[in-house]
Amino acid sequence: MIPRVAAIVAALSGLVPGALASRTASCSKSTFKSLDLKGIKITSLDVTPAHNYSTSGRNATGGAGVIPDIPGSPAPTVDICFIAITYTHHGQKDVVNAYIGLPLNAKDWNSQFLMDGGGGWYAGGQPEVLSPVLAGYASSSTDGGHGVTASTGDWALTKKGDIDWPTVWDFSSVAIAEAAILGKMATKMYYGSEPKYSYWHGCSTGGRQGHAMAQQYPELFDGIVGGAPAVNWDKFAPAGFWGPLKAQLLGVQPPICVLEAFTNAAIAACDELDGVKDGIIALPGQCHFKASSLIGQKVQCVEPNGEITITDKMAELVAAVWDGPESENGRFEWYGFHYDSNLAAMIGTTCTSIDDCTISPFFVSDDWVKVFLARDPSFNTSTLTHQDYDRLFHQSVRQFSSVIGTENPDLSKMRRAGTKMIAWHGMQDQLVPTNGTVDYYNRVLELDSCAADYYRLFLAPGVTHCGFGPGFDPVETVLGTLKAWVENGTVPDRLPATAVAVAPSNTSTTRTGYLCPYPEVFTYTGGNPNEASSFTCVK
Ligand SMILES: *[C@@H]1O[C@H](CO)[C@@H](O)[C@H](O)[C@H]1NC(C)=O
Ligand SMILES: *[C@@H]1O[C@H](CO)[C@@H](O)[C@H](O)[C@H]1NC(C)=O
Ligand SMILES: *[C@@H]1O[C@H](CO)[C@@H](O)[C@H](O)[C@H]1NC(C)=O
Ligand SMILES: *[C@@H]1O[C@H](CO)[C@@H](O)[C@H](O)[C@H]1NC(C)=O
Ligand SMILES: *[C@@H]1O[C@H](CO)[C@@H](O)[C@H](O)[C@H]1NC(C)=O
Ligand SMILES: *[C@@H]1O[C@H](CO)[C@@H](O)[C@H](O)[C@H]1NC(C)=O
Ligand SMILES: [Ca+2]
Repeated sequence: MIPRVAAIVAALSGLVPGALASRTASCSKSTFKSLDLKGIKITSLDVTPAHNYSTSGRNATGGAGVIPDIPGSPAPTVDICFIAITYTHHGQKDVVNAYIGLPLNAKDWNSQFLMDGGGGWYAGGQPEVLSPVLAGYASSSTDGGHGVTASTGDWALTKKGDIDWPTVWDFSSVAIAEAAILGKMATKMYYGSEPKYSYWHGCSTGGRQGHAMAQQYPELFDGIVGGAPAVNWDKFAPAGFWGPLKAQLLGVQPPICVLEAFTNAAIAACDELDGVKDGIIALPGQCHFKASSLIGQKVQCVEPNGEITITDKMAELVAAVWDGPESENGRFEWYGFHYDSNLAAMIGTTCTSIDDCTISPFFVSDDWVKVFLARDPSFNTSTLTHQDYDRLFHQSVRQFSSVIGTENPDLSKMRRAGTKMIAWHGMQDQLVPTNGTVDYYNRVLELDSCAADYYRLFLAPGVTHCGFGPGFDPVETVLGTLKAWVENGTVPDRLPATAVAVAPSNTSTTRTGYLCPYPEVFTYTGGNPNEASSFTCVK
């Protein structure tokens, strides 16, 4: 909606269409003194105008980089109004920092609002507002109640060693929604009009945050991008410790060259089942590669140097990571990883020699088991039995699913709010199992068979966590596709993505493909694999 008066002002002052505000209030404390929310107590408010502010830090952390750096050239600068708010919740001892960034000059504001999400334990911070502001949006972010350098042991536990629930809630959803509300309020105070459209854009933790907004606060956003969403957190976080546990139970910690031998053999066996030899297993359901087929094979390693023979225990370990965790008596606990994903993310080792290696677990899962489940940052995980693991897994679901699971399939509030969401997930994701997102989407469809009217999931063959890999990567196109859906009603029946070209028929180093809305499957139909027209979506 274009507020009538603002539209007339814009027309009279000869501004380009869409630039609604003609002038701003001053970028000073007095403009924002009435910023406040029910339930919070603001302890400090800083407002700073900055000219020619370098955006070089904008993709240093979780920010998905709405505008990527051009390597070799200096980072562009922005004129920006920074607002930093520190607050606590009544009756709690939490400390939350919210960051707001507004294009300093009204002419630079595109009349929209965009938040960029975090990654890992990082909820966000001041750098996350820079990309959006550079692109013309008003923006905000939050530290989610803990500093970027704070260890989980410090922020997630009270001094007595209990879970610090208010801070965990801040990280999980509360502070995210508050940053959105404060950011949108500040936008109105500064430019005199509400943002015309508001968006969320994030991957991994940022994808989970987007889904948390969709489930709980959909009215705050018109559109949400949730890439490789770390939803089902209560399950995928302990599941990420399955590999290290299994290695310890089997007494085997193979060097990375052995893991690569398994991955390469699986790709060699299954790559062409989808019709194209491109290092991508696009149809994993057709791949029945057995890790045990490598037992006895010799692997030449460079770092550490030497030859190593693959054992049955190594094969059992790799099969376990591919299959995902199951309980001691064989019950499914969570999904594993696809054959063409990088095994080193879960069971990578550092070695002093070819037969003396130590696994470095995925840090989120390691923290999860020690701090959130055992509630002891120095907990010694090397004594865990399979039964202990099952117990911790169940504890995780019981205590955390409603807090940070972000897996409520009831999106009826979002449907009523008119919000649209696009999720996408790389099929070579090595950190968050792709099929957990498929599981969530299926549960949404079970509740509402028409959910595709407002929420679509695109699986991206050959793409690793949040981008990269040989494959069909939609990072650069997904926000634009979402915006076209929200603003123009262009329903995303396809999502453009780029992949590494296949020699020798290529004329460029990249190729384009159009990803399919799940449950449709991206399928090769014949012809030049570098042409998008050689693929289609099969229902
Ligand atoms: C910002 O940079 C522009 C272009 O380089 C320059 O004209 C302007 O004076 C600078 N403004 C400030 C406040 O430094
Ligand atoms: C930002 O992203 C670019 C690629 O878009 C990359 O070359 C650069 O290293 C990144 N900067 C940081 C600080 O991560
Ligand atoms: C994920 O689900 C698909 C479809 O059910 C299946 O073909 C594939 O093997 C699963 N992958 C993993 C790693 O569980
Ligand atoms: C953890 O426990 C194992 C087995 O009891 C022991 O060998 C190891 O030294 C312990 N590690 C630490 C850091 O205490
Ligand atoms: C909406 O459609 C118009 C006309 O085709 C186009 O110029 C504009 O970029 C589209 N907006 C978005 C967000 O895609
Ligand atoms: C074709 O693809 C190969 C492999 O991806 C690449 O090395 C080569 O540079 C590409 N050729 C052209 C002409 O871009
Ligand atoms: Ca292939």
